[in-house]
Amino acid sequence: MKFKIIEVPKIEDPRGNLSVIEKDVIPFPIKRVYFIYDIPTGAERGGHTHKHQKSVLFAVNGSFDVILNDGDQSYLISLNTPNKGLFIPNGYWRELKNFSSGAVCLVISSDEYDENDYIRDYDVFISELKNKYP
Ligand code: T46
Repeated sequence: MKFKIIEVPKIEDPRGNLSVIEKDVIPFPIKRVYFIYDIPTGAERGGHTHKHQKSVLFAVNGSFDVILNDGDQSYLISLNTPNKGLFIPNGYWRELKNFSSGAVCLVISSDEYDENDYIRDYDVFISELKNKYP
């Protein structure tokens, strides 16, 4: 499975725009939603892969870059549009950087939080787990 951009509807209105994330546009049953905010200038997040968990990331305010690595190649995806999210299957190493001022990262997740699902050592990801959790 490959990462991809998921666009959700934008209902435009002179009072402001409204976007809705309905379960059918997310390619897995939703188990958890969390968000990252008040991110200091220069901070970087991520630096891990998930064995099983899938996620969709939205920049609901501001912008940031996501660097994905499948063990062979790196991909840089800039998120800067509130209604366009990034679907990340399990097995991709991810790093989040270049957060703009006021950026908010909303994450839709396929699983509850479980630290055992994380691989936070890049060498372990490359040497042992590449292609194991496609
Ligand atoms: C991801 C990016 C975008 C919890 O207790 N519950 C949770 O649901 C989460 C996500 C984290 N935590 C704890 C675990 C750590 O003690 O919060 C602390 C920070 O977590 P972490 O260092 O994993 O945060 P990020 O921003 O590097 O990564 C998180 C997600 O873990 C990750 O899956 O894709 O946000």
